[in-house]
Amino acid sequence: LLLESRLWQALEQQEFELYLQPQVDLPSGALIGAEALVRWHHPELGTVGPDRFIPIAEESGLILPLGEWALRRAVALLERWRGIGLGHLRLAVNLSARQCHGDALLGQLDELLATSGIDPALLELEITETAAMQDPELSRALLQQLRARGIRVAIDDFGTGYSSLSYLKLFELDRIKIDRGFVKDIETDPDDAVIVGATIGLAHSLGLGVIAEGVETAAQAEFLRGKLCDEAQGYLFARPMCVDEFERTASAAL
Ligand code: G
Ligand code: G
Ligand code: MN
Ligand code: NA
Repeated sequence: LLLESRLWQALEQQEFELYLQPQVDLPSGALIGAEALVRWHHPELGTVGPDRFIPIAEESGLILPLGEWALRRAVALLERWRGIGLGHLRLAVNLSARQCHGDALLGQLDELLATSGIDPALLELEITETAAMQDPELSRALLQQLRARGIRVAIDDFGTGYSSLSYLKLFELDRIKIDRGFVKDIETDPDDAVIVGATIGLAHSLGLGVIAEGVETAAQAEFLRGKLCDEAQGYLFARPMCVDEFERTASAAL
């Protein structure tokens, strides 16, 4: 495929860019950080979203160097923010299954933490439920190692995989991200409303935070606020944006 051969070149030629989508505290609306979402600026195709190349990168193994690049870039951003008055903001980075199950991740993180001096608690790693459940024992050990370094851990796309509630206890976590598939219909689908409300209650009773993703309407935000959801992310607040725009937005909010 055209894309696959071009992807390796793209990394060398620095055609990837991290976009940032703001995350807000639901009760106050305050900006608390962002999720990093990779984009590919293809010379002919224009901006290509991760849905089109992450699966190919997973398949081909490129996800490993791409994932390392994303971590390096994220840590550099956190370091930069410390110097421009944005040192309170967190940054969440997505991990692929291959990164979670390979043996390079912890070494990369140790090097980045040692050379940057960032507060590890400002870095959050998102692991999808599906990736975590591929090998629960290995995931449990990895998450424990991440938490031992002070790095935050979130379960992404919560509720979409073959989740077993017992793993919420097995894994050391900081929070779960409620998948936007549940958020989409909370006003119209009573089942989704019940699932979201119960998930928030369950997470809180286990001492976990909750962020809802894909929040698009004020009514959805209101519902989530009523259920004491901690944070939210979605088009209602902001779309993913380039770093410059994020920094301008964050500085204006100070
Ligand atoms: O907007 P959005 O299209 O940006 O992202 C689509 C999907 O791509 C999301 O599910 C997200 O988790 C994934 N994704 C975005 N950036 C990265 C990344 O750096 N690494 C991995 N593994 N997945 C990513
Ligand atoms: O990693 P994850 O699958 O959670 O990545 C978030 C994805 O959701 C990205 O593709 C991002 O662009 C997308 N997204 C973020 N906010 C919204 C939203 O409010 N509505 C929809 N439909 N998609 C969103
Ligand atoms: Mn994510
Ligand atoms: Na998600």
